Amino acid sequence: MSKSNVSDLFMVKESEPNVVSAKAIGVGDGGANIIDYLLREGQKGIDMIVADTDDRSLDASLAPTKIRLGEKLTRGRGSNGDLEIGRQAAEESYDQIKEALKGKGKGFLDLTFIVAGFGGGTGGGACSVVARAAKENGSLTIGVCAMPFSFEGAKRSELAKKGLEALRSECDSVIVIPNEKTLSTADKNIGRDESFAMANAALANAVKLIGSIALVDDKTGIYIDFFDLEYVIKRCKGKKTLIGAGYSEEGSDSASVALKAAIESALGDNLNLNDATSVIARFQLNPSYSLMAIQSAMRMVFDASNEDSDVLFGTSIDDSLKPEEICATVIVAGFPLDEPDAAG
Ligand SMILES: Nc1nc2c(ncn2[C@@H]2O[C@H](COP(=O)(O)OP(=O)(O)OP(=O)(O)O)[C@@H](O)[C@H]2O)c(=O)[nH]1
Ligand SMILES: [Mg+2]
Repeated sequence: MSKSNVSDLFMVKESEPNVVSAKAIGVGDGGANIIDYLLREGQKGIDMIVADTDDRSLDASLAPTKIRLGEKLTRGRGSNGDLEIGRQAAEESYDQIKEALKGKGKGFLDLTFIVAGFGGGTGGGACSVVARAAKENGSLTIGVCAMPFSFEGAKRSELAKKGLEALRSECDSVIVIPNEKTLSTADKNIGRDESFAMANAALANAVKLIGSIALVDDKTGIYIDFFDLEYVIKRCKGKKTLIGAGYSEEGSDSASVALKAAIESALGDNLNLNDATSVIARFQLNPSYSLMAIQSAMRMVFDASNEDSDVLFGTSIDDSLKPEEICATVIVAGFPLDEPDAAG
């Protein structure tokens, strides 16, 4: 859609409701912790799985489905930071992984999140094998991964880069959330556990945000759905995908304020909307919210985007919000991988 056609955005689409079968698999300790975070938050509609070489992490996890990776190879003792062990362990358990990730069959659209912290051996080594299994099942695959804090040292950072590269080669899209980035808003004296918890919230939000776009079956608003997501993700394969969220409580321009904050949180200081090839914006709003205010917020995005960008937006009604209260979430995709920013 060209940027001159803002009014086209308000055309109502006619289609059957989506029936999306979504799964999230946490790989390695960090991955399992993020899945547990989502479960504790009561995330619905996404089947949760954990896979690890480490029995302790599997035993501790709340996930209903657990996969012991490379039972023969690692005997449940982890990979000790060895990417090759992580990879081989996943290959050993390949059939089990593929079975656990199987979708619901004909008529369902499949979405798989592959979630991990990179810097160890299991997440970094096994994720690409997990992504391959999901893809063989015909699923859209989205990686959501953390990069190590700087305090974890250079070795972990190197391992993380290798893991990320391997995952990118198998996934339709990978969203990178550097643990460090989540600290930029934190108190200086924050401890290690609290730092991880903050990072987990950011990673869990990425899953929730994309899940909410893919899974929402809300015909009360202007909707975007799995097909829009799939189109954008596939168009931007091999490029960088970023996400962000913003909120505003009051004012006739609260949609613009929330959307601007969401875009700034996604892009950081170094990236420009003009270099993206796709933008998806989604607003959660009160049923009485002014569509003109949404249109004006979207005009800002159209004006800042390049002519060939796909700019899509949707709304979803939330009765619990006050009349001018609004949450905006964005997925901005299509940046070259070598663009400088904090996200890997
Ligand atoms: N956000 C977040 N990151 C984590 C968490 N735990 C670990 N990480 C990150 O993930 C990286 C990899 O650590 P683990 O997940 O423990 O490693 P693993 O994948 O289990 O690999 P091995 O233990 O070496 O087999 C670390 O360097 C951390 O940066 C967590 O709970 N939350
Ligand atoms: Mg581990």
